[in-house]
Amino acid sequence: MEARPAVDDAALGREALSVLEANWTGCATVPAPGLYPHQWSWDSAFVVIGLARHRPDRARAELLGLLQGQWATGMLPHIVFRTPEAYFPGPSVWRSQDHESAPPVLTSGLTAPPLHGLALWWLYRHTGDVAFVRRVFPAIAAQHAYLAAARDLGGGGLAAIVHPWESGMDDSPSWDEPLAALPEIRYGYRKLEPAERHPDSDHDRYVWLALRYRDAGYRAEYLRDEHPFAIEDPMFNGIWLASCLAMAELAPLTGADGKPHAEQAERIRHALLERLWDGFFYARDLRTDRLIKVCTVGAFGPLLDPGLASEHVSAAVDLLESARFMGATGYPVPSCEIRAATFDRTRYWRGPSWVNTNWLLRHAATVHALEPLGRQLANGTLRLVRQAGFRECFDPFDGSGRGCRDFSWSAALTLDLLA
Ligand code: 9WN
Repeated sequence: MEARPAVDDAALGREALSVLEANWTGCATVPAPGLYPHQWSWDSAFVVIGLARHRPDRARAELLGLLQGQWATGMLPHIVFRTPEAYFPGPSVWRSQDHESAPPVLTSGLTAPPLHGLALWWLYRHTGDVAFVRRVFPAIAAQHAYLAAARDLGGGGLAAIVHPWESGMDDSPSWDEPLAALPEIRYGYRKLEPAERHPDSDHDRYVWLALRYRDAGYRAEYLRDEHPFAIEDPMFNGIWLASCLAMAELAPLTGADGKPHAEQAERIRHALLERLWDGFFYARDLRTDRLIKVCTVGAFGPLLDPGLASEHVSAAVDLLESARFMGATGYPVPSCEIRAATFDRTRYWRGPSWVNTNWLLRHAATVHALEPLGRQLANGTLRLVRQAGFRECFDPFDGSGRGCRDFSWSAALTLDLLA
């Protein structure tokens, strides 16, 4: 394990700010230099949260930069391209410029976890900037309207993801089964990234799914009737619920009615229990209409809901603290339960710990007034970055860093955890 000289809080905060400074392009913060040279949607939301106290000007610019990529349908794309290519799949794969709803800036055709309502609320909480809320609120309301209108593919009140990339947890074992049900594809695409990422065959399927959706004109009807990958994910929907509640609180500042946002949150709350709960939250595969019985960190997403009933909160927290998750690892929170056959401490969303999911669970602990759990999550996460730096993810047992270095959300959320 790499050793770093001991850093105190002030020095760690300065390091975090300088990583974010270096990753700022003038209109966006790239997730990491080299590997991710564009603007990613939920990464930007985490950057907004982390910069809210320290650089509200930059946090505002980050969110506005991302919203330049919003489609007329309300869809907020998972990537806004800031340089011509240099990333696969880049603009030539998505061909957003051929779509009538797409903005002038080039984007992907998929979306990402809708954390932006919560990020706007966070920014408002730390700045009191009502004018900015007024400016951005309609765009986020449109994003939510898009999810409700075009992504409730199961008809039960949840938004479905139509590609593993939309979950933000692309190689999570939750997607193994639905991906295995797709035809075998051999494009031979390779990504310029560490070999530990995806099994090659799955990556070909990722590209195949994206091309099918693109060739169907990114149409909602195609998604509903034909697209072979459609999943209701508890983390995506838990985040959406939290953003709906944030929008309900912000609405009166803009002269809008908060009630529709609160009602949307209520629909998601019911649907999560109705459709994804079976002693615990699991993702539902809409193409088989079955729950995918793999326990990953994604399953804790509904804990973000302050209205989650106490019996469900207790069940989720018991599991989180048990030897299946952080009870057995030295660090919070493995991305997959460690007893699963698919658990792999070295591979991205198949085992390693991530600062963003730790932060989300820490926020959930705060929401439910679980102070000791919140402290454990915050301190454990700070221990990771103190020891290994702002890495993309971390080995949950020994805390060593994995993936790329100088990763923006690891730096941004460290700033928030230090506050
Ligand atoms: C695909 C940028 C993104 C994050 C995701 C993470 C990874 C991309 C990839 O990097 O996904 O979008 O190349 O695998 O899984 O959460 O938003 O940091």
